Amino acid sequence: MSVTIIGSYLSPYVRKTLVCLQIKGVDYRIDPIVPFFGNDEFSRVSPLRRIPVYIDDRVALPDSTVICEFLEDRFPEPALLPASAELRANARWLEEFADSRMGEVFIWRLFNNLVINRFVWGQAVDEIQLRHTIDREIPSILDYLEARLPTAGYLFGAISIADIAIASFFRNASFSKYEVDPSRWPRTRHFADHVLDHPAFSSLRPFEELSLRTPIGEHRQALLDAGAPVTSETYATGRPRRGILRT
Ligand SMILES: N[C@@H](CCC(=O)N[C@@H](CS)C(=O)NCC(=O)O)C(=O)O
Repeated sequence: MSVTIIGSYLSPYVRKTLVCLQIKGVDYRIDPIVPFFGNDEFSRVSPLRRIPVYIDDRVALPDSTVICEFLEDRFPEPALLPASAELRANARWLEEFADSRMGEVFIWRLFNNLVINRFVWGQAVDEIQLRHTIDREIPSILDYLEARLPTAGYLFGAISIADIAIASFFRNASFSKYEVDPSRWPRTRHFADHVLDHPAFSSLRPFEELSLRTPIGEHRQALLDAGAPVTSETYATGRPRRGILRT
């Protein structure tokens, strides 16, 4: 089975998917397109024009949660959900909290404001929104997590989809130079560092750092040169288009 992932190494939702693939031992090739740069064919496989998209011989799935659930069904071992119905539900809720609220704040408010708006749309940073995000929105997320995360290790014993989803957003926070204050949120800081140290995350780091420092139009070639498993075909186009959903 040949698996293609469409999406940039800089996206937390792509990272979540790549980490699940790696833990499940599934080989893939990646078409490293930055959001907003998909062509017409991309709209066909991703009607919401979002990344990641997973494509194999039988399915095309345009959402990280759907992809990871599919991987769990298709390759049950090692499991990325705990055993009992209650713990599975908890894990799914924390994944949803990460994807929706952490996504809204760490991606739409912080990363897009500092990186995407500047480099894709040529807009200035919205300083008022940035202050509100740093002073109010992020602390309320960290307070919520601090009350739920373990003092050591993963949430449910072995690494799960909840650990992966939450940690993926902390990686994007660090791209925006936001570091969790360990004196105010010690569990959260320790948890993020611990999960991001897992080999499935750390093996992606060189490709993430390369993508961060390379102009968007040169990502594909730079990643190929660095040995990333890049596809031969691409769904990218040279001109960005505004997305369909706002958050
Ligand atoms: N629910 C989706 C969210 C994916 C998502 O928002 N991806 C961002 C990149 S980090 C994107 O494609 N943004 C472009 C847009 O929203 O138009 C998932 O879990 O895959």
